[in-house]
Amino acid sequence: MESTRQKMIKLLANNRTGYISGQELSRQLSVSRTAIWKHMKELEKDGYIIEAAPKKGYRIIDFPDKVSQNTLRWGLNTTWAGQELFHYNQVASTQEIAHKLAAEGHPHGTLVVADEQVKGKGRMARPWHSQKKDGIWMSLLLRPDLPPVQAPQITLLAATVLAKAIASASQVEPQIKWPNDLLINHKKMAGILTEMQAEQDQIQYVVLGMGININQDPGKFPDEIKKKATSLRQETGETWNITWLIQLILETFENTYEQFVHEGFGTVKKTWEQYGYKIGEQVTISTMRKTWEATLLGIEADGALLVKGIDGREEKLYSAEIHWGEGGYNADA
Ligand code: BT5
Repeated sequence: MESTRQKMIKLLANNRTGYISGQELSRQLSVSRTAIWKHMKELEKDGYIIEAAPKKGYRIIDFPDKVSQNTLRWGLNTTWAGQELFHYNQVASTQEIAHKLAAEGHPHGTLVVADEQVKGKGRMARPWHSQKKDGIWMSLLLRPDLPPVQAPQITLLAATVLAKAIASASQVEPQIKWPNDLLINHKKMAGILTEMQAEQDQIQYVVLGMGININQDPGKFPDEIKKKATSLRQETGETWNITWLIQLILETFENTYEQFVHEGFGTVKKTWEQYGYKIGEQVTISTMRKTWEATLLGIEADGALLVKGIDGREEKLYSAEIHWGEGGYNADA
């Protein structure tokens, strides 16, 4: 259920250029004008700058820099992505919370965002470093009508969404390292973790975790990842508004996901290939069973990685790690 305050933010957000009278707000929200005034005071505590003009009404002139449920809501232009959202200052991992919300029956598009994770996780129980307020640490709950074999396509879709959003916001061109890393200048700026609950032929839900380094200074990463991690600020020299970026990602996500549902994986595949890292180049690949040299050919219609060994043999891979060069980024390290 939307709270009165959230509804009020929406009304004000949709009226950014003009004023909206206390009377009108009180009518639309079915609360007293005193209650409206009290909510305004609370918003101001959150950092909103609200102008109250006699006879005209209220207008928001600036929204706070800090991330909160309210600021995320304000001006979020989606139908379902992030329409139900939970924001925390500190959590162990947003993934865990999203799984709990999924079990409680929260809808497709529910979002969990945290300023800081103390036990952020990557794939295979690797740690994900989630410095306070310097990045986007969030999990999106999805309820796709798909068989479990198609779940990896959602990881690839999410990677294209992040690449598109970052490229449109900043003019740096990220690249996607199969399957789940976003790189800028060969360094990792984001990672995706897709976890799902499924029956034999139907996904019950997916928790899509996205960790995106935004405002970290170079020195702020722990030693283990200093050389191979980067942030948007590090690459652009600018400090970024996290709330706005989250909204941009959610809007891009919703559009891309809708297209995927209606048209299939084809468009995602095309976008993926546009951003694909090391496509056409030789890299080292390792799976659970072996390590070998191969050329990355691209992805298949189902999202599998297509590689060609030195002996000319082509293989489709569903799970593998890609490495290259001396001192290059290596996800296992
Ligand atoms: C990933 O795993 O890249 C998936 C990361 C997903 C994080 C999000 S944040 C919101 C949600 N809640 C969570 O608890 N998780 C998700 P993987 O491909 O396994 O890469 C993990 C490796 O990346 C680590 O072993 C480190 O080497 C490196 N790493 C850790 N933190 C990093 C960071 N902040 N930036 C760049 N690299 C990092």
